[in-house]
Amino acid sequence: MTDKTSSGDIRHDWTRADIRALFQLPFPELMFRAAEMHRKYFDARQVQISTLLSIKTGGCPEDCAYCPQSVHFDTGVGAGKLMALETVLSEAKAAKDAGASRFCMGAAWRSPKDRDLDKVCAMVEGVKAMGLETCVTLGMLEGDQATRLKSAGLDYYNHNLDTSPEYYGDIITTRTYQDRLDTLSRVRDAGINVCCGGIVGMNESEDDRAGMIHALATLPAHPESVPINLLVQVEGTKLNGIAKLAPLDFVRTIAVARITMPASVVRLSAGREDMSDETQALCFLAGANSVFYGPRLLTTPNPVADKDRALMAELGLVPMPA
Ligand code: SAM
Ligand code: DTB
Ligand code: SF4
Repeated sequence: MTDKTSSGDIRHDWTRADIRALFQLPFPELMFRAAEMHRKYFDARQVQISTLLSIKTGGCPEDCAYCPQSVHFDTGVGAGKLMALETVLSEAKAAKDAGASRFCMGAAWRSPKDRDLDKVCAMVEGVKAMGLETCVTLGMLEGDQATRLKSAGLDYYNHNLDTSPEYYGDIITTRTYQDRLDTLSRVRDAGINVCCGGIVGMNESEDDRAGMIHALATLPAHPESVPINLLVQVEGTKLNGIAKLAPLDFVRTIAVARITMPASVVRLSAGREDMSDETQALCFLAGANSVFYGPRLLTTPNPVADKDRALMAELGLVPMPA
């Protein structure tokens, strides 16, 4: 049998207690199990490379406590207009030339208006025609909007659960966990790959981290891509100035994501600017196999390409073919 699922690794019946127990494993045992699972499903040298572009920045009506783009916080991020198609395409070409295989376009919307969606569909078509994989994150979607994006050639839709169901209300009040689950099922039903993860370092408990992974690993299908973000603290946001998460607790979250969603690509997502090379190396050892590449996330800095090229070379990592 070559069916890897036959071994029972890919489970949708994880209990919260199972996941809590993984978090509580001795660190070397957790790392060993994660690294073993990583090798069973992937070439552990390969890292998927995505580049992000904010196609519509700031002015967002939602109140996500972490986000510099919310109108509820004074962070100095102004509200911009939707970027012109030509600008998006020239950024995508630069990302491709620099070595990215996927281009992710983010908009600070609660949900897209239909006339905006037409413009985003043209961006998706143009980026796809360059031979890049396409990803967008535009907020909540209706079913017909997901279908239109799929027809335009969209490969991935990013929509995060962000945290555990219990902690969620402390972080966002303007839309519910169920709203997010509904968007995810519309994306899935339209045949688009799901990119869904969350943020740690928001003052949540370990049990909340377990709850977040539990929510992800018990979705009807595991997201193809699971971004694990470390909170980027931005002055003016509600979460600025809180205690930082211990780096090993971040690494543990990656390892538990890898063990519970073995066939998913796990992205060491936002927060790398604040991480040592050693912490990042532990994340790759724990099964992370994707990063954002390029000097900017949406509004905050990310390591420059030269620095990442050097780190990948030092660790013997290579880009994952699309
Ligand atoms: N507005 C859309 C939405 O929220 O669905 C799409 C863009 S939003 C910026 C995409 C994701 O970025 C959020 O769900 C959140 O997980 C992540 N994010 C935003 N601000 C962050 C921060 N300061 N640190 C880490 N991740 C962050
Ligand atoms: C995701 O999970 N992380 C990315 C992407 N999806 C869109 C966004 C990170 C944003 C970090 C804060 C900023 O740069 O504004
Ligand atoms: Fe708006 Fe998205 Fe930021 Fe929340 S995370 S405030 S929805 S841009």
